[in-house]
Amino acid sequence: MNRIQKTSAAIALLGACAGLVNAETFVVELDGPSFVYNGFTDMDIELIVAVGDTVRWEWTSGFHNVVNGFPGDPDENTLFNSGSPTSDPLTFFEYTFDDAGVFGYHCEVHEDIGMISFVTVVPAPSTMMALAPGLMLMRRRR
Ligand SMILES: [Cu+2]
Repeated sequence: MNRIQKTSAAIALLGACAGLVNAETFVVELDGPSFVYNGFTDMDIELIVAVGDTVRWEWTSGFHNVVNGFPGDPDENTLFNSGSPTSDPLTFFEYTFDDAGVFGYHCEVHEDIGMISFVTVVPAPSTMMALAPGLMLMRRRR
C-alpha cells in the first residue's frame, strides 16, 4: 500500500465511522387524526431519511398506533407495530430503517380517514462519502 492508498483508506474509514455517528432521528407527530411532519400531514409528508436513520413517532393528541405498510398491502404489519392504540401523550415509538426503499405506515384506528403516510429511505450518505475520497485520489494520480 502506498501513501495515497493508505490516506484514502484512512479517510474511507473515518467517513464510514462519521456516518454511523451521524445517524439521525426524525420525529413524526401523531396529532388529531393525522401524522404531522414539518407542517405537512399524512400522504403530503415528504420525509426522506438515510439507511441507519430512525423515525420516532410521538403521540401529541388522539388515540393511535403505528403499523408499517399501506393498509391492505401484503407487507402490512411485517416490519413494525407500536402495539395497541393509545392516547397517552407520553407514548413514542421508534424504528430504525436498515434498508433503502419506500415504506408506508398507518394508524389502524384512523386509516379509513386517511391517517396514512410513508417514509423514503435512501442509501446511507456515509457509503458514498467513504468511496468518494478514494476515487478522487485515484483520479488525481493519473
Ligand atoms: Cu390514529
